Amino acid sequence: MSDHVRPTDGAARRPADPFDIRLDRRTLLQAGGWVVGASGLALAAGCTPMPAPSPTVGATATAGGSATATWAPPSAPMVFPAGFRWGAATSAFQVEGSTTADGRGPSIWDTFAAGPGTIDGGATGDPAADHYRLWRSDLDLMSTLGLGAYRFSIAWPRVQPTGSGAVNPRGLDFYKNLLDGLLERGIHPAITLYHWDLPQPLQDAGGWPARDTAARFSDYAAIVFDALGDRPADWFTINEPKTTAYVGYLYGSHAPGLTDPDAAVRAVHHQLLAHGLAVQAFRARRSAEADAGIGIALNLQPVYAAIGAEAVATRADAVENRLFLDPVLRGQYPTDAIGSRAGQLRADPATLEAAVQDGDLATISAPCNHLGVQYYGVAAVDRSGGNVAMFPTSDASWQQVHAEGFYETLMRIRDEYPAIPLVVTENGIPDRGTDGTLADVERREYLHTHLQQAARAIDDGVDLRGYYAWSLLDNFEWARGYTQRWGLVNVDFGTQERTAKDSAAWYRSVIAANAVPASE
Ligand code: IFM
Repeated sequence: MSDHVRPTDGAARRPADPFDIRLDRRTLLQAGGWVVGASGLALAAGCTPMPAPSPTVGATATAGGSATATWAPPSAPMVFPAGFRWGAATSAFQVEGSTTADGRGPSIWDTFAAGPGTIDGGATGDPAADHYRLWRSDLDLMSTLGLGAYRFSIAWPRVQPTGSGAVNPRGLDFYKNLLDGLLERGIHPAITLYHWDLPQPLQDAGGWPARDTAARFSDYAAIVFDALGDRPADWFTINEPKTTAYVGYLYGSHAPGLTDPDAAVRAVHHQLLAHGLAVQAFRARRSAEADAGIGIALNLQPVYAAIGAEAVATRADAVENRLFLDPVLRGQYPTDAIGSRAGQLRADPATLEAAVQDGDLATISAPCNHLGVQYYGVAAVDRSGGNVAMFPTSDASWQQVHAEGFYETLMRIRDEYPAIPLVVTENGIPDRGTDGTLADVERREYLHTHLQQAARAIDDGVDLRGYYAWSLLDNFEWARGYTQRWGLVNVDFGTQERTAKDSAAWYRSVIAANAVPASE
């Protein structure tokens, strides 16, 4: 994910006074756990141009305390429920490579990457991790790592090269083989229908801001369900609609590279509509008792308020979280997400009203079997809606690392929304530096503290069924190209050799024990 985004609601800045960013614990508690909000679009998808906090700022913020910062992990291992699914995740464009093989059509990411200066190092989706050719040995690798589950995405332009009409059987065959290979090895598949690789002809016809794209997605979903839907699997419709809408259609640092606020709003609605239509197509083909379920994968983050910024943070929460959770789980849009006030998505509220047609919200909120939660960190805003650094960042400058925010995210869904099983569909951190390392101490620590928070949430009643680390392999990290490595497994992009990092061995021991160990 790119951190090259345009600040909108006041440029990202380091606060002059470290006390300016202390959390107001009283307000946090009044707000039911999060003084959440998001700074207009500047926090979109966690992809923020957030400054690295100085140690002083980070320490002050932590001392100020989040709603849950006082929790200490127990001195014994934390055991997960029997049957908990332990996995790792990838997405098609990030790992497959072979972007013109076997009839695949061009996607918006092929086009975007070919543009000047869009991707670090001028990288493209080739070779990525060459998974399209190395999938068999990658499945063996998953077995070696002890994974019980694998989340991957299907490339729409492999299945329908122009995004509508004719189906490409060779594209479907690749995923049939992959699915059967997983099942033969006893690895549970989690399948995402859309992880950002929109067929280019659909973008040429308007992309996600055009309502027709939702209908085309529904057709594509039906094709995939007819071909693959008889296998046991967990399905996810759309990956991170927030990132596509904000980073792709407003900030312009992801494909398709547009900077149009109203287009971003329409992209939100039409992706959610596409999700709902795909759920309908799924239900039309599967009985309720089938060993498969469907949901959407949302990236969520608590948004904390600097002193005096509580109202801003509440609006920002609407942009970051409620604009997606509310329609999917409650059948309504929040009224405070879009507008010209600090913290809001700076677009015309009438744009959303005009996009929503009769019956859309019923479609979007059709009951799902699970909700995918993608958690990377937290955000914080000041009075102007600008981002502030409250916790240390990873090498992804947008990622403020705060494990307790994971617990807060899971608990919030339990407390504020109708009951639904949760699956953590992504969680992870990049290596420090661009060269790749096997001694990934920071990732191991990140996974450790976040899994402790997941176990804590389960102990406190969250119905969490599975966890997918992001990512299985180093891969094409969007605008960062091959310079930012998120894998449990190192990939030499020259030779395509795979080498497990230390975190992979640690994760394997967690899976074997079905427990996260006590802190050392
Ligand atoms: O690599 C991305 C993934 O495609 C979507 N979620 C965030 C990851 C890290 O940026």
